[in-house]
Amino acid sequence: AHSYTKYNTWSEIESWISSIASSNPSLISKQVIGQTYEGRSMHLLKLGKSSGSAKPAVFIDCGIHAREWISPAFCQWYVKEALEKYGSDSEMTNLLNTMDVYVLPVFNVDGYVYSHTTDRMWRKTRSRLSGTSCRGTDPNRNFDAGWCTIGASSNPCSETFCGKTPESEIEAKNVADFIRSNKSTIKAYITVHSYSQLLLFPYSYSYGLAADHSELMSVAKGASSALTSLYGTRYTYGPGASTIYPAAGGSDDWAYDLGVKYSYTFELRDTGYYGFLLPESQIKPTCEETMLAVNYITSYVLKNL
Ligand code: 0X9
Ligand code: ZN
Ligand code: ZN
Repeated sequence: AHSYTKYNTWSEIESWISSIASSNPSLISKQVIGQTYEGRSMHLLKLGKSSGSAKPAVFIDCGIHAREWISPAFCQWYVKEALEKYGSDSEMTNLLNTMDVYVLPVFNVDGYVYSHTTDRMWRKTRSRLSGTSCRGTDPNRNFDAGWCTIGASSNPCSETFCGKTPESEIEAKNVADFIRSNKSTIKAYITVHSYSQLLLFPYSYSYGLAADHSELMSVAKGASSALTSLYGTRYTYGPGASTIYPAAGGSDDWAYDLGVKYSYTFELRDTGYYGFLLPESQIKPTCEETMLAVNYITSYVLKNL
């Protein structure tokens, strides 16, 4: 059965998506943005009070990398908290009255399933390529942002294989198509990974500073200190290239260059003791502290619309 404090399987998450959307029709709607390589549906939730006109929006995705199980757990937690807090907490109420929040609970569904059934440490998609028996592309090297120029590999057997072409992965194309189609309303892009306790922003494909560097840095600083305030968890923040490593083809850099100014990558707990195998007992504290950082960013965006 589904639980917010467990690592749910894809089938549990898929049932949860249906039931949460049908139980809260005035605050949530769902849509399918496309199918995965293996034919699974990519479900997207839209949270927000419907108003007559188009609302500015935030886009949050989880589970780009299959083995980072805390990430989809966070997206589920976010939806739960948004529903719980709407109407009682003024920050969440204002957010959902003024903006829409799109939540993609699992981006790399095929990889997520494979990490449950066959290989717990799987990272990539599950697509096939002729001429090799190695499967999968790194979806966070497959976006059209300095594609395959640095920190990515053209070897299909590599964990950071950039793919045959930008957006060769149907999952990356589906997300990119959705964001391009809603480019005029999407004001912030937040992508959730693990692990390392970092809050990153563009650029990762270059050491050059983003045009909005100072503002992105100050929002990251505020978000990190909000996160730390709950349990003392320390986060490092800064541009991807200099804070973690240079790596091209990421969704954050791509969204930023498309014009989504507030583009952030979270690397959740921990710093390596458990790594990707973060115990389920840490789901709740990790999600609670991360909520504070995400709420800080969305509140900042709302204030600066
Ligand atoms: O390498 C990645 O894709 C991310 N780290 S992870 O350990 N979750 O794989 C960091 C992504 C930072 N952003 C870009 N490289 N664009
Ligand atoms: Zn279960
Ligand atoms: Zn990742």
